[in-house]
Amino acid sequence: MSTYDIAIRGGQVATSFGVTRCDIGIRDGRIAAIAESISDAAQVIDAGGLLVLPGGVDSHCHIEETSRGGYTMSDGEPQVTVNEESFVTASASAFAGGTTSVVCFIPQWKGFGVWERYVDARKRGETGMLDFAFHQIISDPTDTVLKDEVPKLVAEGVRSLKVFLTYEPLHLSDAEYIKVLLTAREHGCLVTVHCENYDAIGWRTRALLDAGLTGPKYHAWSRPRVVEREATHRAIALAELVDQPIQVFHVSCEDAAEEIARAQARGVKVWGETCPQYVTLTAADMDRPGFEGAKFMCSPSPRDTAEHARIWEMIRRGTLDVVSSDHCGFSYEGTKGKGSSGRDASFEKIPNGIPGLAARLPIIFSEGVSKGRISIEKFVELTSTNPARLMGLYPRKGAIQPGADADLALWDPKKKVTITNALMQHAIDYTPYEGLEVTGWPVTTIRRGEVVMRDGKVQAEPGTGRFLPRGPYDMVKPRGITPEGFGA
Ligand code: DUC
Ligand code: ZN
Ligand code: ZN
Repeated sequence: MSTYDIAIRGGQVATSFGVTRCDIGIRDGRIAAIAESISDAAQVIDAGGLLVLPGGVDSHCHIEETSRGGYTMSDGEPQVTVNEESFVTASASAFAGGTTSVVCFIPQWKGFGVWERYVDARKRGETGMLDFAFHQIISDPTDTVLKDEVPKLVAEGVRSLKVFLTYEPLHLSDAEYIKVLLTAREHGCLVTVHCENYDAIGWRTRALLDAGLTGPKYHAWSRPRVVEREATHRAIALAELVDQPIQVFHVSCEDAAEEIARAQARGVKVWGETCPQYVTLTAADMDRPGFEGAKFMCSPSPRDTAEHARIWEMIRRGTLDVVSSDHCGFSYEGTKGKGSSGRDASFEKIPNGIPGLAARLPIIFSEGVSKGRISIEKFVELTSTNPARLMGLYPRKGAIQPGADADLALWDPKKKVTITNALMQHAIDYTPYEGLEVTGWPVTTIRRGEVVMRDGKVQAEPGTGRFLPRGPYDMVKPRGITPEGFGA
């Protein structure tokens, strides 16, 4: 009988603190040893010429969410799932791109509680292959939800509450947001925030429509940088007032990132996330002929190439320390997706969101490491270690060390690939990154010691994904500092 189930031999093992040539021994789904040489294993995987990375942790993915309104700004008809992506298809896509765990969302339908949605989301998650944790969306912060249901969710291991400061029918008023912050503080949760100003976008949207400016490109005009900056400032200020740690989701521009940097300099516990779309896509993509622009529509809106450089700078400075996908795909064809209100629908009726689970790591590696913008260590930190830390999943996830789950991506740093939709292996019929050339690609993905993707072929059994309960953790403890020393 061998000491290890698997030995990964001869690779360059890359973590957030260095790159070293060594072997990894895996036993019972976990990393059992790291040494110069490990040979006593039932199976040997040759990683010569490859980087061995911790499996990607994508802490912002919309998968199989059920909705009564969708992501358009107008009230929609009740519907079951928001799009075609299931936990099975999303798992395949994640493994194809080197990601092994996600934090996705439990919806809340306005007028309803959250417990039933949790039970349903948990069942859905368990049909897939990916390991998963949850953020609970709060769109209707009633006393029953905050006082009775949230404590039950926390006991189950759901440790983050997600709020939207815009979007019909999800957005919260400032008073409601403060109630959520206080609840999170009481129960040791992180609050994650979509920062855009609801009333400002509503006003701009009506003005654009009145002027007959309705095509997809006007989505970007309806929500310029200032609406993101204002909401980011407000989200942070109110979190500071309450002394509650928050993560600002999908930062698209320097203006918003500067608000985070200023607060971090004051010692406020605020973290900033960005996404691959904010270093690759631009608002001009939404100006493609006909309805094509809808394929690039997400919120906040992609900006311009000068902004990409500023986002990289904010990443290098550490202001933005997590890169997630905000995977939220809607097919281009068919009745459920981008064209669900017709090909001539005005921009505010087109579902927001783009798919990105599989593309996230290759894009950030290629644009970041291969182009010399960031180190390999920084890449690992942004895409695996930091999201695991901030979500309370570290060191079970996001680490290569004895005791950690054996989640690994064997990465060919020289492999050149042109992104196509088929390579993404999701249920969505397009990728906004079609034709993008990247250098660096995952050749093998291992989840808890099992090879789940080899040379693009996903080989995992549906139903093997595990829920990741999150216990209390230090990063989200309040600082104990409130304005004038008064805290509620
Ligand atoms: N923006 C979000 O905030 N969520 C889903 C998709 C999107 O574009
Ligand atoms: Zn959002
Ligand atoms: Zn999102």
